[in-house]
Amino acid sequence: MQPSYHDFISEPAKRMPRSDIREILRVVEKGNVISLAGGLPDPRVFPLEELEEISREVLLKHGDKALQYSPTRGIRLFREILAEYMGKRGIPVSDPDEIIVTVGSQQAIYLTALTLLNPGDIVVVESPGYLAALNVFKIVRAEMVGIPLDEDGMDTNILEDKLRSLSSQGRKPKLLYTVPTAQNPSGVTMSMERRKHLLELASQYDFLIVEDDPYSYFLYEPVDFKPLKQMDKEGRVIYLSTASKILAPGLRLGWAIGPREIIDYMELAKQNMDLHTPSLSQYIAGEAFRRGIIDKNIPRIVSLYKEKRDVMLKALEEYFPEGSKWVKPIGGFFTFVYLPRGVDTKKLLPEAVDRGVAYVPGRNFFPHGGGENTLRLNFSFPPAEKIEEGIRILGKLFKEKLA
Ligand code: PMP
Ligand code: G9A
Repeated sequence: MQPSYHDFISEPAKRMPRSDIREILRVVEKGNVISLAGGLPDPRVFPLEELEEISREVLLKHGDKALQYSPTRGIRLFREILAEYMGKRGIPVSDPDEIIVTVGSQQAIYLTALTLLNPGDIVVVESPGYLAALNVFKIVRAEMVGIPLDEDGMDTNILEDKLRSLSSQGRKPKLLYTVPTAQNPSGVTMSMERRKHLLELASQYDFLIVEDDPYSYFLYEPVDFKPLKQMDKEGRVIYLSTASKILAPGLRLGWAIGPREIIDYMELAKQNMDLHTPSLSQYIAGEAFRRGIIDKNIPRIVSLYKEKRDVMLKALEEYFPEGSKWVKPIGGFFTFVYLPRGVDTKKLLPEAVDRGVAYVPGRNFFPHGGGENTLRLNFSFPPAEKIEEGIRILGKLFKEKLA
């Protein structure tokens, strides 16, 4: 008799939230669909020739180490290179032991949550916020409090009101998760004034901040901002970043920078999860940082994505239903659209895919539900002409449904 497998699955496994980003990726990989869904870099920005040369050299000169097991916290040499690079970007690192190297920044999010959150602890998130982080907070059974965004990022006045009302019930958040620069999904950037306000609130109400920063390396407009980590006087910010957008996501390399004591616990969690981040990726990326390949690549990334962003914004103006709203993202991979009420983007996704276009329904990004009429659109991956075509097809579909 074949066992009934479902009965063997653990309760935590059954509770695992599904990521629409990853599920849609599977669908679009199969067919001939224009994907405005997953946040994939344009493969044209991968520095292939340089990586080929580096990989060969790494294997020849350091093969004994690059193919060997390595420390859980990350290879010391790579963490030294990262510390220097981060320092140049205004992220202070006084000791490479303040860094842990992770399998993408996704793992850094997970390790932070595992290390800091008990079931029922309050975590403040952006609404809309990064879907895969919200899912992690669900897994650890934290209580999410979503704070709305406007064009200046998370509204810290609303946050202050919320903190005050929680405090009157004898409660406070333990953690706040934000993507302050070129946010995923909405493309907005937190103003300097709000950054200062946020840090003051963290001090006053005694919580920690996770600053997730994959996108600040390549901005399409001049923006006045400093990383929260740089402005942090009390050691409240854990800073996360990644090589995924500036080098290549297939290397699966991210890192967290934070107080040693917290990083120690993250290391312990990682020991039990996967022993360490692939050594080969760390050697290759380390050389790419050291030789300036990433810095050289950034202007190319900016010009390519800026052009595509502009194509998308123009197409949205031209084809989307009247009454739709979106932001002009100053960085990142996405724009987020609010359609007029009456369109359910989740229900319409199969029809959109049948017509040849995929997107991510916006409701996934709202921690407390809502957002049925919203969608996230990626412009980094598709070729410019496909962006135009995709937006035209979607605009027609939404207009038909609203008629
Ligand atoms: N955080 C944010 C805000 C992201 O947009 C992404 C990628 N879409 C990640 C984390 C995860 O990236 P990775 O695991 O490839 O570093
Ligand atoms: O492929 C992924 O899951 C990374 C992309 C994230 C995103 O689309 O936000």
